[in-house]
Amino acid sequence: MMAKNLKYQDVTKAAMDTPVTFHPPARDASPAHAALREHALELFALPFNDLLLRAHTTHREHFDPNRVQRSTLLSIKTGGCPEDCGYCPQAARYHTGVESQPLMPLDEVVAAARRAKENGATRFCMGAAWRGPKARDLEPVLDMVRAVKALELETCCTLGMLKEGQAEQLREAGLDYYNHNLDTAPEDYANVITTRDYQDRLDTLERVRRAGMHVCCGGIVGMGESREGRAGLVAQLASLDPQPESVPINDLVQVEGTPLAGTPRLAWTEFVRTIAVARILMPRSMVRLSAGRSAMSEAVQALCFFAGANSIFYGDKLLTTDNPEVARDDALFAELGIAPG
Ligand code: SAM
Ligand code: DTB
Ligand code: SF4
Repeated sequence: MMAKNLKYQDVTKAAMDTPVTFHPPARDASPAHAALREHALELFALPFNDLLLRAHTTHREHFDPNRVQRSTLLSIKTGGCPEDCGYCPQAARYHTGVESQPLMPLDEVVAAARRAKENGATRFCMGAAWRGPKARDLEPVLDMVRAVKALELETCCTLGMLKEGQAEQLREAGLDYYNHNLDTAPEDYANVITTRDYQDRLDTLERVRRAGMHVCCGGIVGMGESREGRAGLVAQLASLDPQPESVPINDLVQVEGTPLAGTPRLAWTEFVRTIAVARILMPRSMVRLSAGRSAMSEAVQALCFFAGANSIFYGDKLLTTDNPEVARDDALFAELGIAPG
């Protein structure tokens, strides 16, 4: 048992002194540097409290721990996607009940962005169920980016793989962030997606960087991967150079009809550990507690904020699935004394 008069600083020191070797982020993007991966795995293996204290201490060094940034998502082109991502309700080949819809008209997008801003979101993220945008798809999306930017919101798009020149067009229209996830560790990737490979993803991320946009890049856990797989994903994200400004960590939302529906649920402790390891290895990135919050207790979400998550998706819907209601999130933030970031 802990001595009664042990000070917080002493406890911090004890946990920080746990013999885990530090390895700086690897310079090569793929595959993640073996030492970084090893380090991630050592962090995962720490006693839960030691890991959380370490993550929280890192978090406090770089961020106000009582602020959480809010982004709102909108699906601007839903369903009918030709890809085979095993988790995704929008892939045309799976029978999930999500119907294919055409690109949303500009006025509807602007109205949704206005509502998001009124609710308190600072970033508006537009998602499309495409393998990647064709030239004729991109023009109307550029108009959307210009219009959302004019509302003084940060802009984000997730449209799939980008071809040469497309990232520059988006940047010129005023896009601040491009979301493109690595999704898994390299070795797990082919178990989940076969219609494009890991290198395709890294290539798109490189194009986004070269165009001068901020990178939003994360992944999904709870897809049946091992702890090594989770460590490999976080290490791979941390080995991107520079590290992504924004790192969404998604807990798989299981949708009936997708190949991954029925996967045993990830223990909540492993989810919190993933957030904590991401915070430690990417100390200056915004770590987003992303999909999966509807199935998560508020206590677990609070632990994620302690472990270093400082961003959420805010709004009653993600792309096609449910997210906690705005009023519920507002009540949780009030309870925790968390202010908008
Ligand atoms: N089609 C584009 C692409 O794949 O890059 C953009 C949209 S896609 C829906 C964006 C990301 O959402 C995926 O990379 C994946 O990480 C996440 N996602 C999709 N379905 C999910 C699910 N059922 N649970 C958790 N995350 C999911
Ligand atoms: C991200 O990492 N998660 C968001 C966003 N980026 C685009 C998407 C989550 C989608 C969850 C399933 C759905 O609602 O369709
Ligand atoms: Fe298509 Fe994106 Fe879903 Fe994959 S994740 S099936 S690319 S919408």
